Amino acid sequence: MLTLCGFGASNYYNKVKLVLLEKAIPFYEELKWVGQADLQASPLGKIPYIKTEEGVLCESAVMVEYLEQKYTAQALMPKDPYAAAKARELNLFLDLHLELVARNLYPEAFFGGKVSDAVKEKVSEQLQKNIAAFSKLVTFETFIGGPELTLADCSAAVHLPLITAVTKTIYGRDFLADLPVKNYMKMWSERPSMQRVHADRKANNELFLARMQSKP
Ligand SMILES: N[C@@H](CCC(=O)N[C@@H](CS)C(=O)NCC(=O)O)C(=O)O
Repeated sequence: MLTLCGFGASNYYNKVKLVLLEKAIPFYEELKWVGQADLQASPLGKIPYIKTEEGVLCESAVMVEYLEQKYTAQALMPKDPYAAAKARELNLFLDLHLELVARNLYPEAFFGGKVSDAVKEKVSEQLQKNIAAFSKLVTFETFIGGPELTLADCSAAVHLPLITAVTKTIYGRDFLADLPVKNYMKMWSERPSMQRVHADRKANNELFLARMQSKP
């Protein structure tokens, strides 16, 4: 059986977990904090990674594509190559142009650190530009790219709330306010996959905070 390694407060961990749950793939979870990753599996030490019967895999985008190809029931990618490419396009925007940019603000938004004004200014510019571009690619009817749930939704569901939280905290304004993210997340909150991810994240967050406080 597959093992998902990482921790439930991580958005990338939860992206893969949503895919596993939506596709009804049985899996174990192994708690690994940052700094505890098996470097054979994840040479950059990043969370998550998975252990499969065939070997280990890191990078969430790669893991979810593997799961989609290996477990064909409950498809999360369109069969049509162009439609599948459009879903991948959204996935890439979410990981690379939104989350990775907003990540520069996490030290101050979530971890009690400080981010310089120069970084805040640069990130604000980049995020506004990237969100405007992203807005041209999404439909939110019913899902992020159209009527079918795809892998891109499993990224959107974990990344968009973070972008909202971080921009509200750092800039006092939700940079995603013009998009129907609230309704979209309400739709997600009714899915059993998200209900499990949400409950597990809450429990893991407490451990995460306790761990942070116990560190000097
Ligand atoms: N591109 C990676 C990003 C994963 C990532 O950044 N994970 C964070 C936890 S949410 C992490 O491991 N950070 C520690 C580090 O980058 O050293 C993926 O998609 O899996």
